[in-house]
Amino acid sequence: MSQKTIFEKILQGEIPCKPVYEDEYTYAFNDINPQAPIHVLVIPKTKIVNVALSNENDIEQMGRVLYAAKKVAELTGIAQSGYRLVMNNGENGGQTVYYMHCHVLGGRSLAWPPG
Ligand code: DGP
Repeated sequence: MSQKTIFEKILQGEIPCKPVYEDEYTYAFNDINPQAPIHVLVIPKTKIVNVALSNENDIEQMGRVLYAAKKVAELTGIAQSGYRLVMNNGENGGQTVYYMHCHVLGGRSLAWPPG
């Protein structure tokens, strides 16, 4: 069995964490190393490693993650001014935690392209 990621430990309550948003399918919490005034991570409650390793059974869960990101933007007050959703995928994509997560970034003007 592969080792638990930090996000599984958060989901299972092994690491204390206050959710920004939660529903039946998703859990959202503040990033430990925020890159913007608002930086929240949204994860599915059922594990998916990343987009590359997803399959058709994950389609609804992935949609739920995106919809939860919209809810997070509304709850944190960045929906009107705009925000960025990021899903780092694999080594070159900068993924460091191998449990699918969507970064919700906002509260300032964000540069493009990313580095
Ligand atoms: P990524 O590089 O896309 O895999 O992003 C992983 C993010 O997870 C990174 O922005 C930092 C965040 N992170 C790592 N460990 C923890 C933790 O223990 N708690 C919280 N809240 N965030 C974490």
